[in-house]
This record gives sequence, C-alpha cells and structure tokens, in this order.
Amino acid sequence: RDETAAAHFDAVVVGAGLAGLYMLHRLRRLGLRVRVYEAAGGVGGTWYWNRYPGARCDIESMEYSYSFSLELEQEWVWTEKYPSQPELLRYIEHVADRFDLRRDIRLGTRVAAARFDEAASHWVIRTEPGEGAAQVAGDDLGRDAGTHAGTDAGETVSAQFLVMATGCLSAVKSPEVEGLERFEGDCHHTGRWPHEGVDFTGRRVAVIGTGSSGIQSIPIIAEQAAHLTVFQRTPNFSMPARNVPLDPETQRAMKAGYPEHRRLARESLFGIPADFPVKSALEVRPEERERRYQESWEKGNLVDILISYTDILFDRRANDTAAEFIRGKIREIVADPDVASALSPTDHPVGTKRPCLDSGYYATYNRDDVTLVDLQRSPIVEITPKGIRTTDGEHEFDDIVLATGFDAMTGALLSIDIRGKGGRSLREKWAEGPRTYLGIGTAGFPNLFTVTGPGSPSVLSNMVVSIEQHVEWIADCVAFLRRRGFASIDATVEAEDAWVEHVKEMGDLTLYPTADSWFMGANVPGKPRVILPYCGGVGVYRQKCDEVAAKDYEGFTLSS
Ligand code: NA7
Repeated sequence: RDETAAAHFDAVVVGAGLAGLYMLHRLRRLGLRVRVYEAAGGVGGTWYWNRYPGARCDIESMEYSYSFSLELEQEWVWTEKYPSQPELLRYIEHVADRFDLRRDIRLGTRVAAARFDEAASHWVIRTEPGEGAAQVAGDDLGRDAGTHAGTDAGETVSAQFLVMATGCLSAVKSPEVEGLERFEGDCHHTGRWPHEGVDFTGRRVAVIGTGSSGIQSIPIIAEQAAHLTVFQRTPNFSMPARNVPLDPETQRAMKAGYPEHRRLARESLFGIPADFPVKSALEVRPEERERRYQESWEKGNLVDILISYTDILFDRRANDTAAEFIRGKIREIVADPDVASALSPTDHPVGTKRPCLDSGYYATYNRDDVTLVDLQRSPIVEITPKGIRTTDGEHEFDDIVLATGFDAMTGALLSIDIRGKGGRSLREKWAEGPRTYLGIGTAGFPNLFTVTGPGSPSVLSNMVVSIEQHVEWIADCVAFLRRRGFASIDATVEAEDAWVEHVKEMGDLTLYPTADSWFMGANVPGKPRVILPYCGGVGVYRQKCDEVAAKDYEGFTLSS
C-alpha cells in the first residue's frame, strides 16, 4: 500500500464512455474492486461532450452498440438508422443504470497523474476536479444524483491495474489563431458544446472547420442563422447519410440475425459486416465503376465506397476514380462552379482523411445566407473582438463555432502525467510518436492498459466493436494474471519495437500516409507524423491479439 493513498483498488479505469463503462462491468464480474474516474459531469464520453447541432454517429445504431448483453441488444429500441447524440447518450445512461455501474464512478474528477510504484507493483493515481465538477456539485436533483460526485477530487489512490479508457477523439483542438480570447461574441467548440444548446436565430455565425463535426452542424446552423460563413482550410469528402427512422420490421430482422451479424462484424475490416471486394477499380469498365459508386452514393454508408474495389485505399489511380465520382456529385449539387470547386478535395485520396456522411451539406452552399471562405486563398490572420480577419479583410460575427477537431488518439493519454518504471514519463517515451505493443500496452509501464490505443484499429473501425474486443482481451488478461499469481505484466521492448514497425509497414501499404490527416497526427502543430491507427483491419488484428493471449501473453513479461 502507498502511504499517501486514500484507498486501494484492484483497478482504476479512466473515463466513463462506452469503453470505461464496459471495462468496469467486466472487471467487476471478475470480482475486482474498481474505481472509475470521469472528468465530465456525466457518463457518455464522446456522446456526453459532442452536443452540437446535428451530432450523430455515422455508423448505424444497430451496429454501433454493445453486443455483450443479449438482453440489452434485444430490448433496446433504436429509433433511427444513424443514432443522434441525444439517443446515444440515453442508451449509454441506460447501460450505466441497467448494470448498476454508477456506484463505482466518480464524476467531475480528472486523473491528473499516475506513477508506477515498482516496489509495490501498483499505480499511484492523483486526481483533481474535472470540467464537470461544478455541474455535478450543483446537480443534486439531476439524473446523476445517484452517481458519486466529484467529492473525491484531489485525492490520491492506488490500484494494481490502470486502464485508460480516455477516448481517441476527446482532447479538443483549438484553431491556433491569434486573438481568440479577444472575441466579444460567443465562441463554442463542437466537442465542448453547452448543455443548454445554442440558439443561432437571427445571428451572424462563423464555423471554422469542415470535418465531420462541421459537415454535420453546418446545414442545421444555416437554417437558424441570419447568415452563416464557413471557413474551410481543407475540403473533405462527404456522402449522403440517408438517415431514416428505423421501422420495426427492419429492427426485428436485425435482432433475429444479431449473432451472425456480430460475428461478421468482428471478423471484418472496419467492424461492419461487408463483402470483401474482389476486383480492382482499374480492371472494370468506367460505366461499371460508375454504377458501383452510384450504389454507394445511394446506400448512405461510410465505408461502402472504400471497399467497392480492392485497391481504393492502396492505389492512387484507383482512388482517383472514386474521388472524381464524388467531385462530380459536388459539381452537380452546388450551383456556383467556383464554390463547387473550392468544396472539392484534391489534396488527399478519398478515405485517407476520415470520410463524412451528411444530410444536405453541399446543398447548403446554394443558400443566399451561406458563404464559403476558402482559407487556402485567404488564410485567417487573427480573431478580432468583432470577428475574423483573413488576408481579404475583417468579417463580423455574433458567434464563432470551432469545429476544429481533436488531438486524436494520443492527446487525452498525454494530457495525464503518466510515469512508469524508473519514473520515465509517457510524454518523454512517446516524444517521437506513440510506441505500443498491440495498442494495448507500452513497455516500461507495467499493468497499464489502453483501450483502443494508438497502434490498434480503433478510429479506423466501428468503435464499439474495437472497444468490446479490447475490454474483453484486457479482462481476460487480468483474470489470467490473477489465476496464475502474477503481480504485473509489461510489454517487452522487442515485442513493442516489432509491433511499431508492423503498424508502420501496414500503413505504408496504404494511401493513408499521403494525407495531412489526424490519422497521421498532422492536424496538431509539432505532433510527430506517424500513422496512429493499425490499418490491417479489425478481424486480422483480433486474431493477432488472440494468438498473443493463447501463447500466455507472448511479448509481455509477467512477474510474480
Ligand atoms: P476533424 O475531422 O479533425 O476536422 C477539423 C476541421 O477543422 C478540419 O476541416 C480542419 O482542417 C479544420 N481546422 C483545424 N484547425 C484549423 C485551423 N487552425 N484553421 C482552420 N481550420 C482548421 O474534426 P471533427 O470534429 O470534424 O471530426 C472528428 C471525428 O469525429 C470525425 O472524424 C469522426 O470520427 C467523428 P484541415 O483538414 O486540418 O485542414
């Protein structure tokens, strides 16, 4: 026991989103004493924070949901093909209640630091008040009243295992422009949206950023605002979501076929069942290709076009055929040819930046009250008290919306001062880019697990499928260690080096490294440019993880 620790747990889990909640559930089933810390004022992670207008998952609800409980899977009723943020948050809150998870969760509490105590073979974890602390304190009558609130903020506890369920897209990124603090109007980041919502009626609004968050919110903000100006640095590829209410028959059929469907998802490339393509885009006639891409366009599916042919993500010429198809659609939809051209991505192959699904995005630019500012022609110089100054002059606004994204995959982990063996910090170790074994462990940091960490498929997959796989692998590993009487597990440097090399090699086979994307760490100034997710697909990846476990955790050192 650490002298300074207020309490000792078998495991501490950081984060109460989809990953942290399931981790808690699994570890509890092993009989462990677990504490979860969550900085926010409620459970939900991504779906707690991202309350911007139009926030919606672009994986179908019946796929983007837990499979671990047959009753939950069968009883929960989804209302739309693509679940909105409020519906997802309701689902996650239901899970927290249904499995009685809240009693082990401390909301409004951020983990500030964690250091591995080698003598005791456990982690010493220091917390501080999180963003949600005030809200939790003032929310006695609210829905989280039953959840232990941030009263523990500022304590030190110890735990044998530390599981980081901190999310891949949770550390928000600012637009790195001068003067943001001088702006006299309201300014909101999509990833930190006010709970009470924002009414843009009659207001002059700026949106900076055209990733998923911008593309989902822009059509809705445009409907409310007196005038909307979109500041676009790089255009993105987007396809229609074709979201619809889920009719009972579709839902019933899906539920009947769930076991097989889930199995296919686990073995698939992206965590969504799909046929593997057999033909190259370059071997078929243009008309056939066009028909196939049109099918994708009609379907409203995030990855369908990427797996329409074998080489879309591997060969620039093949990719160009899909990219040109989408650019053609943009030209068809957008009336002004200059605007259409500005909205058409040419800098990156389709799919190498996270693609988007939208509801009326391109058509929004046909409105008289919407203006596109192409930052490649006129970059932002500064934010002024009244608005945004580009090299073309000042634009005045009442509100600025920052849809500028996240410090993806490593941001949340490195925001915590994590120190492993010999006091070495994770920030130091990962200075040239993250180094993990399987995206689950990192050498020199025993008993530390990352759920969907860098080097795992995570952001290149249906996140719930990846979360379940990691959580189950970690829980099985913990059960194994306890059964065999091991006190700690640590990745070997050799296994880690080999995995890092493998992740890079897999990345280099694809077109991903050709884009300045957050997959490559390229959206954050100064961040090392390395491929963050594993590109081999969730099925192959799962097999590798299972093999490691079957060989008594090959590549890890186990100590008594
Ligand atoms: P993204 O996809 O990272 O998009 C952020 C957008 O903001 C993107 O268009 C960026 O342009 C733009 N951006 C970022 N910084 C700036 C500055 N300094 N100036 C101008 N424009 C800027 O984040 P989202 O929140 O939309 O989506 C994140 C994920 O959530 C999404 O992929 C799904 O997985 C769900 P850039 O392309 O970097 O030139």
